[in-house]
Amino acid sequence: MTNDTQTAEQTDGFHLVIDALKLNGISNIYGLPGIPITDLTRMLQAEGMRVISFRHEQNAGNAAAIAGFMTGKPGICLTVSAPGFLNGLTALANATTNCFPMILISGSSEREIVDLQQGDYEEMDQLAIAKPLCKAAFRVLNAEDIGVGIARAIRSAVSGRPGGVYLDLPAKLFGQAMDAAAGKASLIKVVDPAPRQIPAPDAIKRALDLLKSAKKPLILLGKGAAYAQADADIRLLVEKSGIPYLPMSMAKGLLPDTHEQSASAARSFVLPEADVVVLVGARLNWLLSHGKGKTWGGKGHKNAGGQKFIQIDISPTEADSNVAIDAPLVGDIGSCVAALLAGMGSNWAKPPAEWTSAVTERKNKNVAKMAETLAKDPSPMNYHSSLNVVRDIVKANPDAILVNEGANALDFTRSIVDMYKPRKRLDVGTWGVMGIGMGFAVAAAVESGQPVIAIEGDSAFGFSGMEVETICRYNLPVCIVIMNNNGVYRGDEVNVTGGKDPSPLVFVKGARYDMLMQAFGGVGVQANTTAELRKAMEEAIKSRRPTLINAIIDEGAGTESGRITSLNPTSAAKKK
Ligand code: OXT
Ligand code: ADP
Ligand code: MG
Repeated sequence: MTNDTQTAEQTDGFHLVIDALKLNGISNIYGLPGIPITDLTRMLQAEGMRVISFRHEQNAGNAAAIAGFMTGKPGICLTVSAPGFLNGLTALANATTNCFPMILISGSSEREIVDLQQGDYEEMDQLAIAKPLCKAAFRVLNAEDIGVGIARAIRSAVSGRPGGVYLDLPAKLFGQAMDAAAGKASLIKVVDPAPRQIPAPDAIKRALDLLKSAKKPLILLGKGAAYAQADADIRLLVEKSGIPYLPMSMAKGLLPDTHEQSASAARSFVLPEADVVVLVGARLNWLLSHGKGKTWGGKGHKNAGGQKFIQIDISPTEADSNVAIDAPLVGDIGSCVAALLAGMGSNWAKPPAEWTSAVTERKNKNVAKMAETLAKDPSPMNYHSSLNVVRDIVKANPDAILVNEGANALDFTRSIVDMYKPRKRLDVGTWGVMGIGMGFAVAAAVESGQPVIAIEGDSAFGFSGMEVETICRYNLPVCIVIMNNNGVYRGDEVNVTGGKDPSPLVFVKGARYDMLMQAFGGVGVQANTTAELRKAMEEAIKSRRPTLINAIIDEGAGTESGRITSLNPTSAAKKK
């Protein structure tokens, strides 16, 4: 092993990393250059890979994570050492939390100096810091181990429950030379990186027996179901069983939201009423009120705590995490759903009509109420009137990908904008994290080639807004709509002390986010009316030019924390 100049028969760490990634079908890298990976980014590009270079690593990390969700292959984020690594870490932790496969590859400083804490350039024990925040973490010290390191990272990210993986590549590794033939032989093409996990026949029987006994069954589709890419069988399960289904946010579109069995518009009715709930790639976490309490009936409700659960999940320890799971079904969703379908046979009895018609009745009532609100066109615009436009645009462009973050801007979009195809809605996920917007939008455009519509709260946009330059630089078909209500949740809050500082929740009034896009050569439009918004969105989709629409929303239209106001701790002082 030497650092000698490369000869014809030699290769080096740089090229082995590139060759190992290419061998495993990875073609897009999301990152930000600098010591010690600057040359790596150049060489990756020279070797035919697409390198998307961001303005902040958190956004590159979010891009990699959502690329992983969309494709089922690990998304790669490449960063420099210590601060760049730390900037990428939030995205890595978020990917792990959301079960998105990604690999954060960070260059790092010299081990000998870091371990003796002698003050190297960007010194940090990155491996130790990453470990608790991801599914697996590896460091490669020798060029001949690069193949193994990358294979382990890929397998860890996508097998079983997907998640984030950290791969530490110290600066010295890149320049290490070795015999080219031996180098090639050391690389591993990962065979069957996400093996199917077939459910046990007795578990299938238990689940079907329980389902057969149900009078008010409900299917709950989560983002695991979207990730599994078993779209046709999931649809068949819903339709063959005749059971009403409720999609979690990122499972919207797995079946079109307009499907007659969708119970989205009757959510608060079906959760407490259901007697057997089939969870398909959805955890009973806070988003489902942990499977208990008022959302599920609670004290006093005739069905209080009466639900029985069938849970399909690849992670065996997910069952019983919040409430008892009566029929756990451990395996990959594709295999589990296929086995359920086979077990249901050809004459499966549909649920009692009293149940399905009660759901439909409740749903129709809510849909009609919503239609009334959507028909109004107030000035200034509110969430409903502006999102009614977005709803039409998405309906006309069902292949477009919708990215969504904010509080009111998130919650209203989720319930107003119907999705028609799987994996088209990408949002704040399990953590409700702000800052995913532009990273997700970039990756969505790069991975799919389809137009992207990003519906952003003005606060949410601020977390990743500088990436509009990236969107312009790569000329991506992204249309950003800022729901500009001048603040976090609302723009009308005042400093109660009467002091000169503004309330912590408000921004500069009348901010021209559209001009930010213009600064980089994109299209920036201010929309005061629904007609202006519609025209600007239609033009953006048609032209595929980077566009930012500053939609002016009534600054008093939102509520604190959107639909999750109840999660705010209330101070004793405020209560008095
Ligand atoms: O059944 P009922 O009657 O209840 O009605 C329901 C449905 O039946 C009905 N519905 C329909 N009706 C008719 N037709 C149709 N098609 C239909 N579909 C549904 O509508 C209602 C609601 O349905 P839904 O949504 O399904 O049901 P519900 O009860 O809301 O579901 C519960 C939940 C929990 C599943 C759901 O609410 C949910 O998914 N919530 C996610 C919430 C979330 O994640 N929020 C984001 C975090 S908020 C906060 O943390 C923010 N911060 C702090 C911060 C964060 N997050 N991150 C970081 C890094 N730093 C700080 C900040 C700073 S948000 C935020 C910025 C906010 O300001 P912005 O300017 O960005 O945004 P604005 O608020 O717009 O100003
Ligand atoms: P949501 O937020 O939409 O409710 P969650 O992120 O809570 O969804 O749940 C996703 C679940 O899906 C996780 O428990 C994860 O283990 C599971 N999962 C992910 N991919 C698969 C798969 N291919 N097969 C089975 N389960 C999966
Ligand atoms: Mg706002």
